Amino acid sequence: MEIEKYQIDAHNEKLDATHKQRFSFAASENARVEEVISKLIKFQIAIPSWALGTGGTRFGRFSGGGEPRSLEEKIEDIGLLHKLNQSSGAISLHIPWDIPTDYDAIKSLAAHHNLRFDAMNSNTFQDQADQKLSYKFGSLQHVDKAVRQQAIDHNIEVIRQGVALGSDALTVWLADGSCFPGQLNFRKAFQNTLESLEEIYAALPDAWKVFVEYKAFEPNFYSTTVGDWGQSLLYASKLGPKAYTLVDLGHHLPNANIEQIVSLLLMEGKLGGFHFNDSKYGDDDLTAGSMKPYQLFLIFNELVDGMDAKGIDHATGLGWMIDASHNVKDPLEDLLQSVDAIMISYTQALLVDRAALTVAQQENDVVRCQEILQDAFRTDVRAIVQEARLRSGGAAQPVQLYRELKVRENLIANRGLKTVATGL
Ligand code: LRH
Ligand code: MN
Ligand code: MN
Repeated sequence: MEIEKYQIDAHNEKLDATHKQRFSFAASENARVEEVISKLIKFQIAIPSWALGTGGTRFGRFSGGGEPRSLEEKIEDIGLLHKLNQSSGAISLHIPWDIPTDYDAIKSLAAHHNLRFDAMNSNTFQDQADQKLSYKFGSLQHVDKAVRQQAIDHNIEVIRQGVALGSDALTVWLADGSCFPGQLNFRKAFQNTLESLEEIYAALPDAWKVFVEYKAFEPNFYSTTVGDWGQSLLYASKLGPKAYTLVDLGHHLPNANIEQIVSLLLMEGKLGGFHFNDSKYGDDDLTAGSMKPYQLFLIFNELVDGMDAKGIDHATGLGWMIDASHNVKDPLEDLLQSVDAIMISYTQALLVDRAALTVAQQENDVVRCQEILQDAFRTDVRAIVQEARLRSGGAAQPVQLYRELKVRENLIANRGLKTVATGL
């Protein structure tokens, strides 16, 4: 199924009068609105191929029907999202959950939907059916060099596939760690992982980056070999200039100050990419902004501040991606909500009066500092985000139009009710 321009136009027409009224009020309140809109239009958030099916928990999975059965159908689904919001112009693949075969055909399908290939994700946290050695006790950290080599080779193969598709980054997330005290020699595990990553790093093409994603716990519950931003930064620093830390919002211990982590990684030039999601307890992978919208805003506040300080382009300087997927929502509606929440937080962060904040900080005027941040956070920026979307050719209200066009019903009619997308 494809969404046609005339369908978007008809929907936009219906909502035009209300939007114009809201937008003119928002524009009258903010002198920098045009500058903000031009940034929003450029800002694209990659969709992970594994979020297009209903996510499972370790207790079960309830398929919603019409899920993509192949990489081609995943690209088509992201094409639908991008048509609606014009902010989801990239796909991130997970190998071997995705199996690209005909690279040229895949590339032209993606181009047809105006999508580019974001970071490639390797997978050494599961055993595949045809795999010789098991990752039960880790992959890049494993005590047996043969297992490490198998995992290294897999990562190099993922780079090769990414090159064929036109990607330019590899994300390595390792489940490696231990479940019980004494199981692992921490230093040996670190050294093995570093040596393995060095071999992968050596295989990176010139313009490529590698993102080292950290996670505090799960599936290992005593130690994780890339457990926090300090450890990720150690690997990235030892590896060299093409290696960066990747921050997944759900991968921290409770109450971690993620915005401070982001700020310092940016200062060090080592923040490479983001996995957006939200959580209440652990790596819940809930819709971005659904639990802690203020935290999301504070993170964007640091991102905008830190990127501007270094002259980094907001749209292209970091890898922006969603990593959310769960059990109860239609995954496409969920992704539209995540993208919208990210755009809202980004807009609010762009509205912060930075010059005034710097003065208030310098004067230790704590009350004023809070007022400045919360003034931006409490601004209703939805009409500004909508205006940016409309100017790019997107829908006024993406979720509403998705429902009006009965997209899910159409996908079920085409693909069937009992479909299971590869992924979590
Ligand atoms: C691990 C993780 C990582 C994986 C994805 C499926 O929790 O965040 O990014 O690749 O989930
Ligand atoms: Mn992640
Ligand atoms: Mn995760």
